[in-house]
Amino acid sequence: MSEPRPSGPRPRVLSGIRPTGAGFQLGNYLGAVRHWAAMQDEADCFFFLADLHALTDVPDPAHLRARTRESAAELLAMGVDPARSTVFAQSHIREHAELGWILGCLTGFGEASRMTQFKDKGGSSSSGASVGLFTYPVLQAADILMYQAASVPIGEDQRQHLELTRDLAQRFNARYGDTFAVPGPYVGKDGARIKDLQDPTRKMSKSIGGNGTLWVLDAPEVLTKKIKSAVTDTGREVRVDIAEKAGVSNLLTILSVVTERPLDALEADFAGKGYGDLKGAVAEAVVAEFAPVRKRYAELVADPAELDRLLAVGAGRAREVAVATMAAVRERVGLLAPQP
Ligand code: AQP
Repeated sequence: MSEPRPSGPRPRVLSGIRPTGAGFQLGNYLGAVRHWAAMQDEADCFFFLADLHALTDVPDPAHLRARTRESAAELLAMGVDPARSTVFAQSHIREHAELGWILGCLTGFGEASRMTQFKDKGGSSSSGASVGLFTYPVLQAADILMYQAASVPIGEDQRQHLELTRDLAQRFNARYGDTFAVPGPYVGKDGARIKDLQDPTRKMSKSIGGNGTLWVLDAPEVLTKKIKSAVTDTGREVRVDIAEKAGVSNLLTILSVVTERPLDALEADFAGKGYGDLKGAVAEAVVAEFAPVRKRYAELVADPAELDRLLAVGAGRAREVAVATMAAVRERVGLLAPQP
């Protein structure tokens, strides 16, 4: 049997993002999508809109459908290039759910119970959380293993899920024969965690929204207003101090990542200056970063048929790999092949 392994010199990298909330926020961009855009020449990238994962939030159906298409436009506007990368909607590849089931049968209940993100999202056996939220990491393992990815760009919060993915790949390979590549983490340039501007002790998140969240598509004046009203502290010094100056540290982190200037150089720039100066500089940098994204998004979203076509092209490429993987998986676990 031929192995569904990637070919060509570029390592395969896979990552997904949930089309939840009102759009993508600054953290999604700086923590994920900007890196995706940068790695497209060095890696064979598969990027998907995790609409099946979005269902764990039980979103409004019309909103989810619209957000999935708009999310594709946002990814493209942020620099993901469907000519160089495979961009698709997770639900367009039915094999994800099928592999999720098969891997679920190899996952221990106790093992799944130890996933801290489930607990962080309020999940427990008595909380009314869904089975979908509980088995989310197993579906995530299926997403990754399906494409034989060599590495996966992940944040610190996802490290445990990648460990589960690696364990499941090794378990499957040991039981049924070598089938899956065992993926490693993709180590990006920085793993900056962007915090909410109104509560800088928690991460900026699509599901939180409000004045603490900077949407990629916010108008320049809205971005500026939110940044100018960011929570700081009663001191005056512009320096990084996560414990005492979480708000100022977050603003400095944003400025550092957007302008690609190290934090100590920024601290030197702001010596003798105040929080107003810092906020002004952050607003200017973020507005400049997002202005071309906003413009490109408006062009892309005006042509939904073209977005659907691009997602269909991406799904076509993804399906080729997924079908090959699942043919091997079905045969190895002992499912009787259907007759044509
Ligand atoms: N605040 C953040 N700082 C850095 N990176 C972040 N990411 C999200 N928030 C930050 C990264 O974005 C990618 C996609 O995330 P996702 O949408 O699949 O789920 P998430 O991590 O749960 O993102 P949100 O915005 O917080 O969504 P909701 O509110 O719907 O749960 C991931 O690579 C993540 O690390």
